[in-house]
Amino acid sequence: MQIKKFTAKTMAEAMTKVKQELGDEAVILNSRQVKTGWFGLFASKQVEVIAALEKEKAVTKPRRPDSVRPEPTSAPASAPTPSPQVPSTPRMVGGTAPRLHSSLQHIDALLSTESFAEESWEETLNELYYTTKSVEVAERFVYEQVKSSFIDPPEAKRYVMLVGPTGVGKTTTLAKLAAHFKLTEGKTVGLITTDTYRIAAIEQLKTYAEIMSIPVEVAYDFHDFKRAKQLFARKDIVLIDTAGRNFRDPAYVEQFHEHHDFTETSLSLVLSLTSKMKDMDMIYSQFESLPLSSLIFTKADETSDIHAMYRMVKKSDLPVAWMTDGQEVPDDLIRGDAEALTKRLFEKEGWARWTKQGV
Ligand SMILES: Nc1nc2c(ncn2[C@@H]2O[C@H](COP(=O)(O)OP(=O)(O)OP(=O)(O)O)[C@@H](O)[C@H]2O)c(=O)[nH]1
Ligand SMILES: [Mg+2]
Repeated sequence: MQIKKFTAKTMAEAMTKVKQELGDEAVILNSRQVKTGWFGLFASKQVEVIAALEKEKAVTKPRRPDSVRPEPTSAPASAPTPSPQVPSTPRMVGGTAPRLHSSLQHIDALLSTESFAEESWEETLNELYYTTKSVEVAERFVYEQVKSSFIDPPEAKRYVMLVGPTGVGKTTTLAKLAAHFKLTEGKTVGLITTDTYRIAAIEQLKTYAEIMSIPVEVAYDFHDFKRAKQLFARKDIVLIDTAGRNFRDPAYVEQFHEHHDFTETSLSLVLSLTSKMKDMDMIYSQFESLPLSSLIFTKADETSDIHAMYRMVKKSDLPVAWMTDGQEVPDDLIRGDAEALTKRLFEKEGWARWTKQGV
């Protein structure tokens, strides 16, 4: 990635410069107002823009002499001194030590986690840091990268069906959704459960439904399922609870396809953030052949490490419809828009946690 700093009198002028030098594909990483002049004399406001371009797309190969180049071997004099409390968890690449400038150790620590193993942002981050001398700009870059991987979830379709392994929180989340659609969105809601393995599972859903005065139908077979759908023909939204084990059986899934049109269904895979990464991968592979439209992450409150969510989103290319962070129905439910999820990820992991502890 090629990164350059542009200064101009106005934003429009700066953008023209960016366009001329880097072309239409350039991405603006940061912009701010700066003052020039000495001690207020002849001071004028200028706009400073940091723009970047993927290397292979660069339109002007030889850099102008005034462009800022990284000095890989020596740190700039104005670079902030690293905190002594910075945890030393440098990622080892082929046995070598940290790849990021010492002021960016907290970012290095985050990137060292399994969820970010696929990313190779080091060169860009170092270049960005040498260009701007700003830790904040580097942090912003990571924030924006994460945010851009979250797609805002589409509107729920008429049928919302939750699938996923046992105990991840499907029924609890469905009850939260029922409350959300009824109370917040003012929709009419019906509930169908196809999880008939345990009496307790049916009772659990019925209890929630009763509290919220929402009708619930139990479907023991596809005939019941069809009947339940007919009963709810006038409802705005129909929420369907399932048993994880059914959806691992290809014959059952095939039968389900025969009896239900998935094009009018928001089918969400529910994953618990408390699961190990390997298990999450395995669960995903068991469900990925279904026409999934989104992911739902539960139990964000039970772990300090929610960035597994980032990796699963990258892996699946699916939006996150919802995230849940507690057992309270209907409160502990967060809509999965990109800004909310990214904020949450960084609040929780927080740069504070990764490094600036005690600074
Ligand atoms: N801490 C926490 N617990 C949750 C959350 N969501 C669900 N739970 C709890 O997880 C447990 C299992 O939830 P269920 O909703 O029964 O899970 P399920 O996927 O329907 O389980 P099965 O029907 O057995 O497959 C319950 O004790 C819930 O209260 C959450 O966001 N945070
Ligand atoms: Mg359940």
